[in-house]
Amino acid sequence: MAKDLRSFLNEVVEHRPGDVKIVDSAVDPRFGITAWGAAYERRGEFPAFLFTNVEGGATSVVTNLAATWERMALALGTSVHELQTTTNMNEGRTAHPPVEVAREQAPVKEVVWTGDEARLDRLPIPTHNHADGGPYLTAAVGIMRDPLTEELNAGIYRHHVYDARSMGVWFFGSHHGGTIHRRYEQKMEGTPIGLAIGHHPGFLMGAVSRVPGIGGEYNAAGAFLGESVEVVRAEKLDILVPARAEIVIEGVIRPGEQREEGPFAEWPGLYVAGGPKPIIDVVAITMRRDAVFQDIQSAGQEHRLMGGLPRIASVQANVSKVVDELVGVNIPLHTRMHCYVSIKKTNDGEPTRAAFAALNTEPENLRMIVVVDDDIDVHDEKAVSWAVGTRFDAERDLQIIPRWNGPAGLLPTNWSYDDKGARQPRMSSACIIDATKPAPPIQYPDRAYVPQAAIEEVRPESTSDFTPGWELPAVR
Ligand SMILES: Cc1cc2nc3c(=O)[nH]c(=O)nc-3n(C[C@H](O)[C@H](O)[C@H](O)COP(=O)(O)O)c2cc1C
Ligand SMILES: [Mn+2]
Repeated sequence: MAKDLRSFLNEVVEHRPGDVKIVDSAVDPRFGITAWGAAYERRGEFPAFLFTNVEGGATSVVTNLAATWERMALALGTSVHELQTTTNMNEGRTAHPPVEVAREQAPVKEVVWTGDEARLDRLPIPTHNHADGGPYLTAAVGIMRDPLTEELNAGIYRHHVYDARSMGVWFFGSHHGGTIHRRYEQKMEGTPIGLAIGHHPGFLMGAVSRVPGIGGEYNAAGAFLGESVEVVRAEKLDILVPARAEIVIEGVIRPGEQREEGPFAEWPGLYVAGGPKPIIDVVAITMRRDAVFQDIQSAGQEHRLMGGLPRIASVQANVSKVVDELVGVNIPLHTRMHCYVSIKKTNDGEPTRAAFAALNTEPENLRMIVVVDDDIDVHDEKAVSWAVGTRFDAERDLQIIPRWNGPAGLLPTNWSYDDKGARQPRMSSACIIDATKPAPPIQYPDRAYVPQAAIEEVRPESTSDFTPGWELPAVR
């Protein structure tokens, strides 16, 4: 059975019972869906939710499906440890080019809405955070054909739903989506775009991979899935869309026109990147007869994990080229702006070189690199903080790199404010915190521990509880 959203749901239920919560009470798509994610997030829990009764929507909704390392490891057929430490997420995986199937073999063609029927207000599209300008598609993989090379390209882009028939799209600076759109615009033509909603997390990871050159994401998805993605002709556009998606929305970007988009809370947890954006007119919607609309909890852990994971892999690849022994990399999911790198240090220049390699991997968003020794687990916040407390001296070990971030990123530190409160774009700085011990042969103070063999002698079951009236033993 080919992999898709529902094959993954079944896999989660089999391997991680309790990880998918069904909510069958009536839920308002305006804040009701993110409310469940936020309520559990406060308790430090990140189950996936399947909503079967979202008000006004024709389909059920799944959210938070890719919100944990454990489910992502399951999706990619690996362990959490391997997912966090492998230097290349695609390593050892063979390429599987997409295969085209007939529409009879494409579940996404079971229901077809065209003309006046193709209305976005029939779908349960969530509004996520308090000041969002409206409902947003957050898990739609946008597929476009580059008019120059004819390659099919894919990426996740945010879509502000304006009304039943139109929505916005945001292509960030250097992304191929924007390049392709500009090429159609230059000819004053509409840009065809298919939005695939609801698929296996491996498919989504393929779509957000930084594949060099335009296109290649279907192959990257095939590599993550370990099998070819089945694709099918769109109804109204000359593109191929995933046959096993839950829903596909087909649209055309209006040439030469823009509309104010946003506000929308991005992954830093902030309202950034609003402004005039291209407009998509919907031309068709197709789906499975029991389709599930997939949502990503925007500005939540799911959003940061999906964006952070491919970057962790890229930082690993780049840092391992400049140090003798890279031990671990973490971009902590609660910020996604910092990066912890642990190395087995052999000379005192390595931490700086490691930090620059990490910064250069993602100069737009990473702006603080903490380098630690190999005895520090980069996934343990307390351990990293302990290393900064005991091995870092600000005067010697802090390096500030001025004019590092361009104003194009998503960080508000890339703005300054004049005395009237007006925003001006500016360059912001980055810093390196070297929390490593001096390199050998220097003898740095030893970290204390109780010997493991002694700890193993402890038998908690042999204790009894202290009770009132208990007599202290006499001196022997
Ligand atoms: C949940 C999520 C939301 C994203 N939203 C956007 C977005 O609104 N605009 C954008 O340009 N990139 C967004 N991205 C990043 C792109 O999908 C990603 O960088 C992709 O590789 C871009 O592909 P492209 O260069 O082929 O266009 C998002 C990524 C994730 C995981
Ligand atoms: Mn691309």
